[in-house]
Amino acid sequence: MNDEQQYLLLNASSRFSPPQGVKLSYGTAGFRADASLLPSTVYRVGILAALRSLKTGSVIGLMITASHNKVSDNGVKIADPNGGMLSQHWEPFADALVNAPSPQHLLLLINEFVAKEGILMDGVCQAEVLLGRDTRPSGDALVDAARQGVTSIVGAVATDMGILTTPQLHWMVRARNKGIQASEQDYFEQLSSSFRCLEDLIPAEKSKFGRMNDKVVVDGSNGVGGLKLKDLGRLLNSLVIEVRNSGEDGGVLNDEVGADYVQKEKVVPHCFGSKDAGIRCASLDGDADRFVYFIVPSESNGRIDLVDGDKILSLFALFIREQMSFLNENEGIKDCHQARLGVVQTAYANGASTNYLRQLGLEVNFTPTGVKYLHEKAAEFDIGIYFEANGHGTVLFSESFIRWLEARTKEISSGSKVSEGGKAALRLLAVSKLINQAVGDALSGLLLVEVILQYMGWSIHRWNELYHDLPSRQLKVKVADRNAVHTANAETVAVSPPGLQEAINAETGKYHQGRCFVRPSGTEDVVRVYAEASTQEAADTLANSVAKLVDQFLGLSSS
Ligand code: G16
Repeated sequence: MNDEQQYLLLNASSRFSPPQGVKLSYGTAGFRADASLLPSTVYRVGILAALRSLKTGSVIGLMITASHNKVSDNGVKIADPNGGMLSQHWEPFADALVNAPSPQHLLLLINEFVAKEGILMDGVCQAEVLLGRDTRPSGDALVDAARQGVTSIVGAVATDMGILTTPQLHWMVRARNKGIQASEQDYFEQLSSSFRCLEDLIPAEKSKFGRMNDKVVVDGSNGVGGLKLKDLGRLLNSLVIEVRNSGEDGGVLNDEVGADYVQKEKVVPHCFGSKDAGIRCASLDGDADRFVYFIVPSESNGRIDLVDGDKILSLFALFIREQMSFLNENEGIKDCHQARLGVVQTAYANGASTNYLRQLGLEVNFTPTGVKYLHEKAAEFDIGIYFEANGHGTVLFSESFIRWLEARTKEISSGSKVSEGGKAALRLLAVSKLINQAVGDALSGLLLVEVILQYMGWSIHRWNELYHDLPSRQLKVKVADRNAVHTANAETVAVSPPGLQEAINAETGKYHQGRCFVRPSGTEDVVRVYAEASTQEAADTLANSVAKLVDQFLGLSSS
């Protein structure tokens, strides 16, 4: 590192002192904390993003968001060159960088890391970081901190993309690195044109059944997603999207609204109620990387019938499996390896969904919570569908399978009758363009659900009947140190503190179809408890008993 670079780093970093007595970790999805604690963290992640861009010779993304967390929190995460999450190999460096006590320590760490990774900091190599933020009031100042971090590296530029959903930024990074136009308008156009393409491919005999409602009502969580969905909706003539909780009427982000609230509490979000009985409703989270659907029953009392990420996964799996069988029957996958379809879930997946997927003959894989793990596993398949029960997921297509689909669809000459296999290839190709290939995306996922329901001629009720969820309950327990909980086997077993898992097993054994696990959250300062049993009362009692066990082993009183 030359003198100019050292001076620049020392000078700029002295403006961002790290908060005293706070240790942050990259967690499930980047750094998250109360926004007042974050300027130095974001500044330093800006440096990291510039170094990552130098290392990879590609555009990198930096998103300021705390997604489902309360509005006073904020956070920062990195999008890698392919649009996915930051390589896990760099996470320890991110932790060390953010927690370095002084500018001198910071400089030392950067010097060591740059040497180890062989990053050329000659000022000649260029780096570019795209910055995005959600609608949180603290976002503006944090984007500025990120910009200062990026430009502390000689030759690095920061391009502010403004207010975006998290998946939009990931999409833009991926597109830029593939040499594709990557503006917000390009994103909207790709989604809307592939949606229309899928609509045009709906067989007449299927669409004639129609749907029970041609309107979807969406809770925008008072965040960025509702606003962007309104923009996207203007390009879709056939689908009526009514957005509520767009944040324009003064509603508070994630406060009794949004996918996290709806999925965890299983109650109607603000602005929804008995007037919506029977209508197709959906809810986005704060930065629109997750979504769930729900139905307000006629005798609701505030309760909902949740159509969660597991059911979204099942719908996508059914549709894709059908298209692949058309390909096999009509086209013959002779010049291609036999295409492999796989699905990925976490321990939160309702047991009934896993049974259903297995009955469909699908390979079901499990990973720990966090898109970074599910995405990696799904990428092993020609088509990999991953979803967390909380609505975070997407469908990944391998490059080789996309190339094969492109070749098949090119063979279809205009004017001639297209075979079922040909139509299936066209549909799958359109799905690969509609659904975000970089990360889970509520906007693109919602459009895919809508067009598949239309294709199937299904109402949300019909979709919800695919299988019946086992009753479940999720709780959060505030503890002295959540990192004292260590888990194994895709988070289904707590290996520490000693004795906790045995106590959980003893409790779970008392319930018919009982299943329960605990894990430390990577985004909030809590331990999460998930319980499933044959009745709602039993699931609630099991979750409460295990929450008490967590409190006994780790509670604030034990600190
Ligand atoms: C993030 C992650 C998700 C994860 C969720 C909750 O979502 O991207 O994969 O399920 O946090 O994680 P945890 O239980 O560790 O707190 P989001 O939507 O908040 O970015």
